[in-house]
Amino acid sequence: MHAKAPADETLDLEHFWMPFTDNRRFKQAPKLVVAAKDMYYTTDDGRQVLDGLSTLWCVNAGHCRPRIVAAIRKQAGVLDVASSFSMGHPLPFRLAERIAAIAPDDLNHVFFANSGSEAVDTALKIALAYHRIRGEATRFKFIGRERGYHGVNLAGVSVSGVPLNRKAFAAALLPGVDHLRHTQDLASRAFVRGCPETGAELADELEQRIIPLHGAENIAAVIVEPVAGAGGVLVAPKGYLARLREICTKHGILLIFDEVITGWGRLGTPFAAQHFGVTPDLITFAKGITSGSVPLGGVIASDRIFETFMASKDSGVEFFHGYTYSGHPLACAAALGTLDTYEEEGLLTRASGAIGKAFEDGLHAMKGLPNVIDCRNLGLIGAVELAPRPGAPGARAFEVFEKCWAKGVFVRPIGDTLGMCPPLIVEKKHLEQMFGAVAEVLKTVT
Ligand code: PXG
Repeated sequence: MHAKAPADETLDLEHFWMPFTDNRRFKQAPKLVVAAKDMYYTTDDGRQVLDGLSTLWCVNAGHCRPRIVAAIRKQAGVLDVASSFSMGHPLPFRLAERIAAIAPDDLNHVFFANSGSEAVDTALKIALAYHRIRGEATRFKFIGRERGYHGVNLAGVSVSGVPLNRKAFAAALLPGVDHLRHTQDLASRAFVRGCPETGAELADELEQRIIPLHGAENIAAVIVEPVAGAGGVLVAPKGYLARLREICTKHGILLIFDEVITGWGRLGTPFAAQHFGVTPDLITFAKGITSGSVPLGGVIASDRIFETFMASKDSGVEFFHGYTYSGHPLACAAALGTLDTYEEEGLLTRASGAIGKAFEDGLHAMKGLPNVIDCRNLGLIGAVELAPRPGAPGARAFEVFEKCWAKGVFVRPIGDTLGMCPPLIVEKKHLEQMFGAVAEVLKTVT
């Protein structure tokens, strides 16, 4: 039934139900990779494909890096698994100490999960429990943002603002959630390099509409991505996050930065919080912590939040939450190997230098190509937005994605936006290859 059979004819594609994929379409023309090194995938038919999206915004150190591979190999033969429920092993302690040293200000306490989705649900539960311990149990509402993406678990989808991700599950989403407006405005802010100068006032909606409507005493937390990723790469306007911080502090609302994509050097600082000079109460992370090599996510909490739990007058377990694999040895070993790589190669700040500028220049050179209606970027994350084909939203960008793949470059279609987010080891020649392929393809796609 396959229009293009996999190179390995023994491979049966029927039984793996692929995530976020048009399964029927994929199986007609499968795109399979069998190996990867540094910036490139090798496909099953032996071609090299440049990984222009760090796979799914996660391979920040590049693929199969020696320190990471060695750390995983070594750990697998020494301590394969251990629980962190009322027993422990050294690795998550070591890793949490390293993360606390990299994280901003007083964000010093790390709760481990296995993915970004679990990190988000963990952060939301920390917020609820924190207020309850402090005697403010009425604070149960969450505020997300339109076009926000916070993973796929039910709480995360509830605060997310991507309509298609919510549609089938509407009946089961959390009550008591509202959303800020998103920050995109093509009429006034198209083709802006870096952070838009205008738009900070959009944060005032929190104080002008949302707090009066719901009551500050009922709101637990606001959760936003400093740069929205899967919602189409929307960069926070200058001053916007600082304004959110100010309003949250004034009203006793916790501020959560979902840094699953922006964490680990994507913007040229370890976390976006440092780039923007705004410290949230909780940071969620995943992806880049292991350069994608082993699933790992988590939440970094402030001293104030952690100490509130530790000072709880109820004795015993302070937080009834955790995963079988919270602090899994293999994931922690991979993360430690990744942090070593970041440190040795200066990767957590590399995007703030010449390569970030070259990325910005290359991306904005797409202006003027057919159907391009916006280019936006910060650090080593960017997007080119295309006008949708009348009556066929997403079709144009999907065609660009397929044609780029055929030319040996992977960029991701998000609706009619093409996301680009190369590994932080990217060199100018890779940028030239990536933007060159996208530009060539754009000239052929009507
Ligand atoms: N928060 C943010 C900000 C994310 O980008 C998650 C949470 C969830 O992480 P996990 O590890 O549970 O997938 C993400 C994940 C896309 C795409 O279409 C984006 C993500 C995942 C898969 C696809 O661009 N982001």
